[in-house]
Amino acid sequence: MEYENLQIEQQGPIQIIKINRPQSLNALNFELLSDLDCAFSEAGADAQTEIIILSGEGKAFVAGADIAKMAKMNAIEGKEFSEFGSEVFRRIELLNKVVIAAVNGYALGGGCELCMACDLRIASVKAKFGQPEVGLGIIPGFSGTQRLARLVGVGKAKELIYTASTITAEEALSIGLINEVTEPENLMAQACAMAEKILSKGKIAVSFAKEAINRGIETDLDTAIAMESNLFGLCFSSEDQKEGMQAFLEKRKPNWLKK
Ligand code: CO8
Repeated sequence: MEYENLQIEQQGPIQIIKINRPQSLNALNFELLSDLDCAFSEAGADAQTEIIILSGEGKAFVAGADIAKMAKMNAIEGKEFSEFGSEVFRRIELLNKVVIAAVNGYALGGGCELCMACDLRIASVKAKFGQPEVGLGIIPGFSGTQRLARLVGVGKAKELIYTASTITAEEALSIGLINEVTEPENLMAQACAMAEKILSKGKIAVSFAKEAINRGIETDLDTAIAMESNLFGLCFSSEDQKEGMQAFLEKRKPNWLKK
């Protein structure tokens, strides 16, 4: 399907989704959020796609929610916009496939929140991160107060959100907000290399690991550990487990079954 605000490119099992509204620094409005929702839902259902890389066109990944649109909202509309964005991001977070954010530039406000909903974040040295909302008289509304605190800890999240500070990719790396920093010209290659490394592992195992981490972090430790044991046990019903262990014993690389 074609999208007004997205460019989609297929590279074998890797699908690259590029946000393409550069005239507004890829600011998120209802239409763009809807496009993202549909595109991720399609990618989740697409048998060819195993990993998704999300990036932005131009000098921004996403410079936040659309301030021109938000300026005219009333309380009900603000709540609805916040709920819709959070639902879309949650569906991305829980997608049955790994999502890597290749952060090419500004990831501010809703942009920082969007990349936090992805599994992994690789950033160009030109990228900038922050939650500038309190400077606009609002708070992060696409689940940023929750995901930032979970990723970097409550103290650092409070500092970044209360001061609305913008930080560099190197600083984001040092606080654990992102996984890697690279030169701009290497960004997509690095993201693809990360994707290829994951693709070389057992697909079912990776998706179970994602589920265990995502669901486990939201519950108490005993429930989370029990869930891990269930998913661990379930791995033994897959051909991947048999092939992965057999390959180790035979000192060769696994030949994962293609579904
Ligand atoms: N919304 C709308 N338009 C934007 C946004 C935005 N977030 N960011 C940039 N633009 C537009 C600019 O208005 C400008 O448009 P025009 O050319 O028509 O004047 C164009 O993009 C280019 O931007 P700049 O000229 O400002 O580019 P600079 O390189 O000078 O500056 C910055 C880049 C520093 C990124 C600057 O554009 C900026 O500060 N942008 C706003 C960043 C921000 O505050 N983001 C947070 C927004 S709030 C948010 O995301 C809340 C999320 C939760 C919502 C909950 C629901 C209610």
